[in-house]
Amino acid sequence: MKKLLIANRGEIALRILRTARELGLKTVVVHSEADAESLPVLLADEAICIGPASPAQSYLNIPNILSAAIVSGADAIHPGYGFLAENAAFAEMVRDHGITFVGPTPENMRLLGDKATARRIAREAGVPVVPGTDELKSVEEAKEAARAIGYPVILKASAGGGGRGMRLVHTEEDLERAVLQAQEEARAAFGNPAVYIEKYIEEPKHVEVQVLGDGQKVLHLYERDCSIQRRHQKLLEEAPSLLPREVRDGLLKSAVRLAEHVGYVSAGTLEFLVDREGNYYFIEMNTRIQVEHPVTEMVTGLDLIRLQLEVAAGEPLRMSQEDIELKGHAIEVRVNAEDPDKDFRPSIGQIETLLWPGGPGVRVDSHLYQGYAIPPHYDSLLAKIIAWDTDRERTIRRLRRALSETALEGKGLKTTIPFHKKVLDNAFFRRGAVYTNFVARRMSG
Ligand code: MV4
Repeated sequence: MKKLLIANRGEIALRILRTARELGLKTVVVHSEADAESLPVLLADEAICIGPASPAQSYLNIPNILSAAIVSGADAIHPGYGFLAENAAFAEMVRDHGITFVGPTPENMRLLGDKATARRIAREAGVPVVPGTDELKSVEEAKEAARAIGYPVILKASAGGGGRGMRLVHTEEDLERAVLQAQEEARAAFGNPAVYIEKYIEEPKHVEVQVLGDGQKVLHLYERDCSIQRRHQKLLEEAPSLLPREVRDGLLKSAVRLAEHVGYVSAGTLEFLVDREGNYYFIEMNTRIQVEHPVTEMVTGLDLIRLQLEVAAGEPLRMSQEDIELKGHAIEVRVNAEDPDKDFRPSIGQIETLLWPGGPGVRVDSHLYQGYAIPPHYDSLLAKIIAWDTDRERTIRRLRRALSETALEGKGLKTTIPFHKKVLDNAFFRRGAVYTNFVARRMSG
């Protein structure tokens, strides 16, 4: 691998660029007209404009991205996260053009991208899933299943994921209409009306396992707790989770078993719910590198993008599971251009004052610079501030100190930093009483 094309923008484009340069790769960054002055564009060896600001005409524009790769002579493409990262057709076209796709195989994506199929494969692999059904064939089947598992139940779209296409149902009277509406919504949103049912797990912890495969073997890089989220947008993530040792061990073993079962290649994340009794259930798999991968890097000392590039270059994973040590505790906060006092509605502005924190065990992943104008066309993530220390208590204190010295201001610009300060000060958070209802229950009002 000599020249890597980065088919993404913002902080993840910069993150990939940094590791690629350390490996001596030439870097090509594709960008929209709106990102012409972005930091990744300024730092890359080559930059190719692939279209106007709108994602459909740029970062989702497969012909233009492939053309940029061919014109620049790139022999590999890293998709980052979001956009085309989990698009099997794109991964296949890249491979068909003799270019290396840095990520899982199209087969991995097709199998695990469908949530009902992923559930079935998990069951086959002996991995615990939430009591529920495969894709529903009739409302009658839904009624029988819901009676068997008990209300409340949750309807999920097979082609959904990340909380999209989910619908909670409390009684049988509501079920028929809910199934028909969920199928309609899924058809409209994903072009696939298939839905399935699961028992609704009340107030779970949301814990995900990082895995890495080379097609022969799969290693886990421990787990992350991402329960602090709002409307399925993660806001704060930490590693390791606060689960008892035996629950964590079960979860990690299950994740490796499922990823091995499908011959998984590259980095991936298996999402689980853990109920109050410590039962864990696989719910879905993300076939991409994730926003929150830095907390895993901080507690393992590994560079996940480098490992992805090495696997993509055909190098077998030399590490054994025993080589991967978990050390200390890491917490990441997502700094979004959103106003927490106005229901997290998007905020834009030009960066006038920018002072990032530093000191031992503090990391900032951000593409911002003084004078940068935040484009309104993309997601609101401005930066991730991550702290590591030898235990959770110390990490909370260090991250809180880091946020207190952070200055990020601009005309009219609001960010989620004040919200994160409150979370880190919150007694329930400090005690680890963190469940998916934390924001609604502990941070509202
Ligand atoms: C669930 C659940 C409870 N019971 N499934 C699926 C997508 C993922 N991002 C969140 N998902 C959930 N699936 C069952 N059977 C709870 C969640 C969930 C959640 C649901 C509603 C509102 C916020 C949530 C935050 C984390 C997890």
